[in-house]
Amino acid sequence: MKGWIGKLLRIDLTTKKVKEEQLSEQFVKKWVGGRGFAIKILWDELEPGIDPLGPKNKLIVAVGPIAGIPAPNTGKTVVAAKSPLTGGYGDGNLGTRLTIQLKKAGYDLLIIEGKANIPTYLYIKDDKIEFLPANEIWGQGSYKSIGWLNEKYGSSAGILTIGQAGENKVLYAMIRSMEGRAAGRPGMGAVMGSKNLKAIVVKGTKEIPVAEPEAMKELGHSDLKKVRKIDQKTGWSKQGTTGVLAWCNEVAALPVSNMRKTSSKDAWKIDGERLNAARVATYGCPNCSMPCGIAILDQEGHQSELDYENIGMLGSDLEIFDLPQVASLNYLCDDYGIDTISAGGVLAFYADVIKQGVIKGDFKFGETEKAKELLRKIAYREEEGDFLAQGTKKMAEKIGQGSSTYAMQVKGLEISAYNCKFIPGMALAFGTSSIGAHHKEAWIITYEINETIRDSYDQGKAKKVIELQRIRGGLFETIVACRFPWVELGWGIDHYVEYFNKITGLNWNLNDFWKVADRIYALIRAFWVREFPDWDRNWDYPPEIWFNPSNADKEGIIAGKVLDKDKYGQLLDYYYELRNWDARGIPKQKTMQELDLEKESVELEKFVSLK
Ligand code: PTT
Ligand code: SF4
Repeated sequence: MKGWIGKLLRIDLTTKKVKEEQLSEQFVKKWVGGRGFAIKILWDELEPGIDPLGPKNKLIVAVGPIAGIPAPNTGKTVVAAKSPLTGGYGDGNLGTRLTIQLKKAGYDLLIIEGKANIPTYLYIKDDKIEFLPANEIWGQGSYKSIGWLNEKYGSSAGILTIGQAGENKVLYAMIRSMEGRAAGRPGMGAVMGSKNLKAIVVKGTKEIPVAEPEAMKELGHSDLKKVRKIDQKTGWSKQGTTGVLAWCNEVAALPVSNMRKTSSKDAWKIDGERLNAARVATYGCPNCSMPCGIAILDQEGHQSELDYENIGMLGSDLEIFDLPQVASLNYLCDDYGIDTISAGGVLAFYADVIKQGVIKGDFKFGETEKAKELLRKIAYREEEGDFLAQGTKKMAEKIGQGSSTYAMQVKGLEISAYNCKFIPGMALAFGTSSIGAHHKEAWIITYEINETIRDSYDQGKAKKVIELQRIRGGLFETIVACRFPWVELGWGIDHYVEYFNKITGLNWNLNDFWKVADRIYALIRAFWVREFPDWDRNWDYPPEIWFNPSNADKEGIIAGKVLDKDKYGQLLDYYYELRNWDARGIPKQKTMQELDLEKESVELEKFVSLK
């Protein structure tokens, strides 16, 4: 087997037993890597209905066949588990040195089970695995923890850690790796914390097996150089992801005031141009030739990396139009290890329910100092922070009084920074994303606004959502590489197929990847349905307020307009039809069989009847 190592490491924190297991050629070809490995293992090994914060949940850390190879942007790793925020499948993807180190240590993935009896960190050096007490870093933020581990194990060590939010099981706690890198929006950090696992450190010394090593080396290095050249010709090197902020404001898609508004006259104060002017450092992932992390100084003088999502959710959505202030909130989220998108969504919802007079509280839009204090309380689950640590869906269920209408989430995950009150295709992308309302799988918004009629619910939009889900949620999350060279610089998808073939010695084409992607989407959906057997299509709808005419913008380019619920329903029907899922959004038996998921369909049938 080339490309893959063909081995996983199973680590039981309760018994401190470790076991190497072989991955068969059939398994790796069927699931490829990253998210593919994760969903198959979670489906096979998790008992339905388990407590995601209990010892029976498993944390998967998985790389893919092209991970760690010197080629554009191959320093990424997938982390996955049953999500404590949503109760469904959860994952995230982060840039980390662990990608390279894990493969060099001789593993494609880690399965972490059980719960340590004391705060622990793992040190994996090739075949040697140590369970070490984490008392020196338990209770510390992620910056200090990473610094301490780096000092002990050197700066090339692969490190994943959590901050206080993960330790205290904040339901949207993230896993951190290096400067500016974080992943696992649906509470992957809380899963680590629930296992008393503070960090994972990996160092490897072995060769990564590659089918055509010389050809791959040459191709990889020359492509890294080419990507760097294209980058310099685009706005990317100046503004990174934040270039999209001014555009979102212009096209009425910016989250402002808990997504009540879609633009602001003050947006220019926090846009990519201002950010670039304030830049003090640039951060990036390993093996990246187009680093996108723009760091500026926050109010306290820390370097803080701001991406678009962070500014949209901690800035405009909270009515904070000052970059150092936004950077301070972002720094705290990074240090505590809290997802910035959910944190922004939760604080905005909190300010909104207080403003509506639905609950009493001391927090208004625009109050940066109070937002900082609330983030601290969330991370430590103190006072109202304990309530806010549950995310908007559970908060709204407890508050009642119709507040779930404007809790901006889908399936329990807060919506990322695209306000789709009048963008049907992107609303469908949020509705059908496999972890809840995340933009990573079908970022159709620029295509939809620039190249289609915004008002239309044309079936082509559903088709495009699936095309993007196959590429982004399927291919990139299984070979495990950063998608930005393809999204932002127009680097052809065929390059990745070529790397894959040169590394594995196989001869795949895009259709082979689409089949894997469709299989993964079907099994992820099956996972959700098994957890929630009363499943119906309402799980795939965005918040009710996006359909409510009273929420329409009063002025501007989409004045008076909101989404049409019947037409959204028709678009969703067409999406299901294309996927061969039934009208409830459940894969049909025949579909599962065609995707080589016979065994899984028999298991699913125990929970719901399949059409
Ligand atoms: C990602 C989500 C995003 S998506 C952002 S900004 W983005 C937020 N970043 C956070 C952060 O930072 N700190 C924090 N405490 N919380 C944060 N929450 C938010 O998390 C990230 C980049 C980005 S920046 C994006 S889009 C792309 N995402 C990729 C992906 O998902 N897959 C893939 N194959 N390639 C990708 N490339 C890009 O990576 P989640 P990172 Mg992150 C500080 O993982 O859970 O999906 O959440 O990975 O290494 O930080 O790089 O405008
Ligand atoms: Fe990481 Fe950004 Fe480079 Fe992608 S483009 S690998 S997210 S630094």
